[in-house]
This record gives sequence, structure tokens and C-alpha cells, in this order.
Amino acid sequence: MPLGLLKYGFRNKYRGQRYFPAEAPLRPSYDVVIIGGGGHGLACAYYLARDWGITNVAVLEKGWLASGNTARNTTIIRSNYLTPEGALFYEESLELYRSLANELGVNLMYSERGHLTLAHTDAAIRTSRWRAEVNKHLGIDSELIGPDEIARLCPQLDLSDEVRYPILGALYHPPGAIARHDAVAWGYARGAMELGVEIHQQTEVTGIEVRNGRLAGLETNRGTVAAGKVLQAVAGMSSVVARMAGFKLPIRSIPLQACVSEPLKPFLDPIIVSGSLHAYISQSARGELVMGGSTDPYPLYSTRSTLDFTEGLMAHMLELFPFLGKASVMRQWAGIADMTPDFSPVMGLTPVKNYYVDAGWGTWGFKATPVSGKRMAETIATGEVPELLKPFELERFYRLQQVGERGAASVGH
Ligand code: FAD
Ligand code: PYC
Repeated sequence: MPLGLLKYGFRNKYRGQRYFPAEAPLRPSYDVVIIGGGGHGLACAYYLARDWGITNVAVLEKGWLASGNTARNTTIIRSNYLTPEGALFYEESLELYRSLANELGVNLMYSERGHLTLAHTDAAIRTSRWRAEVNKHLGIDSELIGPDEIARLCPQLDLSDEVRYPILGALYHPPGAIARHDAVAWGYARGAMELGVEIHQQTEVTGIEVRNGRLAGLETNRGTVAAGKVLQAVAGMSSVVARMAGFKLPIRSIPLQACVSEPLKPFLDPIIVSGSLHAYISQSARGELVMGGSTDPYPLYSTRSTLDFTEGLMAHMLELFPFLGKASVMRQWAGIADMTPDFSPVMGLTPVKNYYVDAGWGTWGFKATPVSGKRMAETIATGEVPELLKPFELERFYRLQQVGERGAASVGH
């Protein structure tokens, strides 16, 4: 390297800009503490500061930013849900996503590709029609299409009837998108820190003190922290952390795996999902095929990968795209999905006063990052659960009013 360039690089005058402001020391008390530095916790911190002027906020993250499910997911964003409650909730998230890159000043690589949920059976055609009608009624762009239209949108799919499960039709959702998941978390983190929020990595909450039904304080691996209000947004650890606060969540924690291929020339525009084959695929801007299936068949707190998963998934993938036989899988990983009985999230108040929950994000929570952050910030700031979140309160399980999204949550479960 030329000496002049080296000297230039080391000159104080041209010091590189930090992406994040420097981390502050952990203080003994905050107005609001958020447990979990994934997309949801960081988004909530950002909107607390931006929308409500609440900046005496700390996000406590036991690992590093987005080291949980936020940077493990396959980044599918859509609002083609089955229930009106679900569809309206996720639609607000899509609207927020569309302007998020500009707002946070980060290239999120938000890319609207269109989302096709393939139907291989009469029952799947019926559900697709039902979802399309619910969506259209709410102003959400979805329709049931036949094989000719599918061939136009994705000519690479095997649409012959010489296969085990011929493709009969599809639910087509043009706004379906992918984005860069780590950038979403970093963008919210930087935005929150610029507004005065503190983010503390390597800071694990190890105990929650509750006195007379009210939140009293938090134990961490770095000492005790007092807080006026606390939000837990810890995805796959929701039951464990709720138990520290003395209440139970109706959640089973199950590994969810995914993988990517070597980079290939761009050929796949839409996102393709097959419930019957338990498989989905999209192509990232880098050319990698991002692929996944349903959750593992047993509850477990371990993010290990299995050969069984890749073999099963690839067999199904080749039924859809036989020409991919020579493509190599490059990386494989897993996250822990917190599954609720109705495949919808749990947001809002808890039995502990001043302690709030954002949980039950299973296999579907990345797309909800902006809306859950914004609306949970409103809940914490006002103490009132907004109408949009009311159907998702923990209390629904006591009232037996579930928001059944099993068929729409992601691939078949
Ligand atoms: P996380 O990102 O997991 O953040 C929670 C954080 O809490 C973690 O960083 C963790 O370290 C921290 N934490 C836990 N316990 C403590 C503690 N005691 N103290 C301090 N910190 C703690 N969703 C979609 O919408 N579309 C998809 O395509 C999609 N694909 C997926 C694919 C896979 C393989 C997986 C695993 C999930 C997928 N999801 C998808 C779901 C999505 O990833 C999650 O629902 C979402 O990321 C949850 O975000 P979060 O911020 O709540 O959780
Ligand atoms: O929520 O659309 C989704 C999804 C697809 C794969 C995992 N989650």
C-alpha cells in the first residue's frame, strides 16, 4: 500500500465514522428496560424515543445485536393472512417497511418479489380462495391464480402433472417481499441510539423481581437494574424469561431450520411456498437460494442443524425445480421458534403490572418487526393496548378467543 495512503488513513482529521455511537456504562435505573436486542426490542426502543419522547431506555441483550432469530430468518415479508385481525396487523407492517430504509438511512434491500403459495390439493385451493377473499375485502392485494398465470410468473417451476403433487393453482400476493434482516436490526439500533437510547450487549437478564404483583427490578450478569417498565422481546426464550417474572405463556419452543445454496445467476423472481411439500424458496440479491421448511418435529432448546432436514427439504425442492440437482447447499442453521396454539403472536399486558410481553413469534415474526415495535411502544407509553393489538393479548387464551393462523403462518406445520 502506498505510504501516503496509509498516513492519510491514520490522520485524526479523517477518523472513520462509527456506525453506532459508543456504548454508555450500564446505569442502575431506567424508565424503560427492554430485554432482548433483536429486531422487535430494538424497533420498540426506537419508536419509544421517536414517537413518545421516552429516551431513558436501555435494551439489554445477552449476546450481540440480532444474534437470535432476527439474523437467522429467511426474511419473507407479506400480509396475506387468513384472519382479518392478522391480515390488518401485518399490512401495517408492510406499510412501515416500505419507507423504513429512507427513514433509518440504511439500505435494507427491501425487494417486492411477489409471493406464491402453491396449492396442490382441492383443500389448499379452497383455503387459498378464502385467504384471497379476506385479503381483497381488506384492500390487500391477493388473488387465486391458475397454472397458466403461475407459469408466466415462474416459468422454472415444474408444472407438469407427471409429479407426486401436481400444482393446481396458487395464492398470489404481489407485495410479498424480502429484505436484509441484519440491516433492519442495525438500522433500528442506530436510530434508537441517536435519539438517546442505550444498548447493552453481553448483558443477560438472569432474574426478575416482582413485589405485590408489580415489577420491582431486574437481575443481570452485570448487577441489578431498576426500571419503571419492562418489555420482554426475547423470541425463542419467551417462556424461560416469563417464568422468571412468575407467569406462564402458552408456548412450545421448537427448532426451525433453513439453508442457502451457493450463489447462482438470478433466475427466481417470486418467493415460492408449498405447504403440501413443506418447502419454500427465494433468491437473494447475492444469488443464493434461501430455503426452508417446517419446524422440527419435537420441542428443543438447541440451534443445531440436522442432515435429516437438508435431505428432506432438498428432495421436495427438486420436485418443484428438478434442474437444481447440481446446486450445492453452502450453509445451514437453526433458530428457536416459540409456537402458540393459534399460530399468532402474544403482545400487550401481563399478569405483572408494568411488565409487558412481545412473544409467540414462531416462524412468522420478522415481517412484524416494525409494527410490533411501533405498537408495543404505544402500549408501554400509554399503558393502553391499541385496538390493532387487542386480538393478540395473552388474555385471549383465557377467553378462548384465538386468532387461528395455522394455514397462513408459513409453510405447513
Ligand atoms: P430475536 O431476534 O430472537 O431477539 C431476541 C433476543 O433476546 C436475542 O438476541 C436473544 O439473545 C435475547 N435474549 C434472550 N434471552 C435473554 C435474556 N435473558 N437477557 C437478555 N437478552 C436475552 N419470520 C418471518 O416473518 N419471515 C420469515 O421468512 C421467517 N423465517 C424464519 C426462518 C428461521 C430459520 C427462523 C428461526 C425464524 C424465521 N422467522 C421468520 C421468524 C423470525 O425470525 C422471528 O419471529 C423474529 O426474528 C423474532 O424477532 P425478535 O426480535 O422477537 O427475536
Ligand atoms: O412467515 O412467511 C413467513 C415464513 C416463511 C418461512 C418462514 N416464515
